[in-house]
Amino acid sequence: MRIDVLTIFPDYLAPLELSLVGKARTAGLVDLRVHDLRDWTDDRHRTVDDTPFGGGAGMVMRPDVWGRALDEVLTPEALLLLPTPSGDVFTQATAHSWAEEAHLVVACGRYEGIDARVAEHYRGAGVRVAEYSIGDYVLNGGEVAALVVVEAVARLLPGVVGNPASLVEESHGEAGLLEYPVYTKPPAWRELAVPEVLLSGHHARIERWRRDQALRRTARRRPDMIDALGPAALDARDREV
Ligand code: 6GU
Repeated sequence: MRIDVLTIFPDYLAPLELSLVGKARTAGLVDLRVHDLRDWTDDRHRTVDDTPFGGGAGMVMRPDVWGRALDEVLTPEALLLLPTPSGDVFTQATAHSWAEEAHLVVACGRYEGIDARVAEHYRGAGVRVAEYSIGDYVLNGGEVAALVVVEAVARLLPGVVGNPASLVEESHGEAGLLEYPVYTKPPAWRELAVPEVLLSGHHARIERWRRDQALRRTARRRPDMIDALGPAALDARDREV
């Protein structure tokens, strides 16, 4: 997969050289390129923003600069991603869908956002455009939201996560439940013991305990996820929990 990120702060994306995503890049599993939007400015001050028509606080990113940049970076198969707090919420389902793409282009806005004609123009030109938010809070720009998407998508690409089994039993995975709590050595730490059942070697009991924990945790923390479960998701035993 190819991913291009356009930003006025390329250094913000430096963490993508580390850890799993960094290794995936080195291994050639993802072709990730970070660009400085100011490379497409045409004035001495490398200006990317201006005051909003209609008035109001803050600055808006100019469509001409973005247009030159995107004309150069977009390919016919690209999905153009625009991080914005007013977008559709990015979820694990979105990550799975975007992991199927050949080319993602993430255009990071700053200030009060990008002139709305940019999204309109590229949609009109037949480019698929997705405006997305990573949650109900406000960030200063799209860079962190780009990091979130690159990491969430890259780890779903074939070969990026060493053991693909670790992709299946996950919070926000197929079960529609949060993950159960996990423990490792030592079996006793401070005043706390690892739950007895996990040391029992009884796989059926362990599986049942984990499912109970996942159900309880989800019901407490994310009742909306319980409501969203399909009618077949819970059996009679689950309903006792
Ligand atoms: Cl994608 N951008 C900004 N600036 N703030 C956000 C966001 C995105 N998602 C949540 N808050």
